[in-house]
Amino acid sequence: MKNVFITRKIDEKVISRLSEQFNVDFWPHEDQVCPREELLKQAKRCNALLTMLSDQVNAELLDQGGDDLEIVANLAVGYDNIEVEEAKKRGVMITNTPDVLTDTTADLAFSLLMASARRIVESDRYIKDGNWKSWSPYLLAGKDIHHKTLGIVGMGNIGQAVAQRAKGFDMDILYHTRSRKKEAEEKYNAKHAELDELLTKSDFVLCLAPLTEQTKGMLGSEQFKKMKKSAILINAGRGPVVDEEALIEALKNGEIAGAGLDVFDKEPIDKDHPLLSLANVVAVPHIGSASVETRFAMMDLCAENIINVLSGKDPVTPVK
Ligand code: 8YV
Repeated sequence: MKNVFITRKIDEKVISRLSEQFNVDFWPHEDQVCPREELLKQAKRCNALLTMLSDQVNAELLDQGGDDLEIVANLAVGYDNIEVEEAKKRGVMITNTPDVLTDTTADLAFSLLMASARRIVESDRYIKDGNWKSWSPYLLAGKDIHHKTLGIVGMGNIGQAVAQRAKGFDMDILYHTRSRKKEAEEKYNAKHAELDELLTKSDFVLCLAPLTEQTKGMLGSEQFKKMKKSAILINAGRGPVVDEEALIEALKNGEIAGAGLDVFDKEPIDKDHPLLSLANVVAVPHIGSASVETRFAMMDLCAENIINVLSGKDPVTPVK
């Protein structure tokens, strides 16, 4: 029997599905990343690894795998934790989990936008702290969402699913991405814009760009200065695409009005991090795809990819 290692305890149905055909082992602690030494040890004895974003799949790990390691199935659509070229050189298949998480992640991105614009978290704290003594006209007044301009940086599947939601709010949509998306232009009346134009015109800037050498730090102090003072930045892609130091400055100096963040430079973010002390920041712990239904679908897709590859078939969602 071939060996499979999963770096976290995942849904038992998915473990059972894999166990019908393979010896399956997993790191049993749900709240603790699998230690590096354990992962290296498992890579040496396994034919398949089911990994999370927090696992670094690099040359060192792939070398441990030797000729036996056939597939690394990453439980995420992003794969910036994986050195894909190194895997290719060694003939190791890499798979990810696109599509199944598109709507769930778009829901969260739009929720962050709404929570930031309408000050939902501040309002919750206000009422629970017993501060609601009387009505006043501007009490916790936020910003309208409807009929405003949303600028989407990174218009892949998730960006387009957010555009669909934004259309229901009669928003004008600008987008900036490497290649034009004609279909989105037709469906959501989205207009392609250079980054500077998008930043200048948008009331909400949503960052969904993947993390690459080119996108690292692409939203920094120069870019925040171009944004409207009333604008809100939402980041539901990857933390390092936004220069966090510059974001803190922009939020403190009133260069932008607020931020809704699902992702951070270093995750988990420290509770004393200066970003978290700002009232105009809504922060959630990288939960974009975290609905029970979607996480199951992602796990099951990883299992399917592993079953296919270990039985000599093509995976459903290879990283090319
Ligand atoms: C991850 C994500 O799935 O899919 C991605 O790229 O960022 C999330 O949906 C999550 O962090 C688990 O690894």
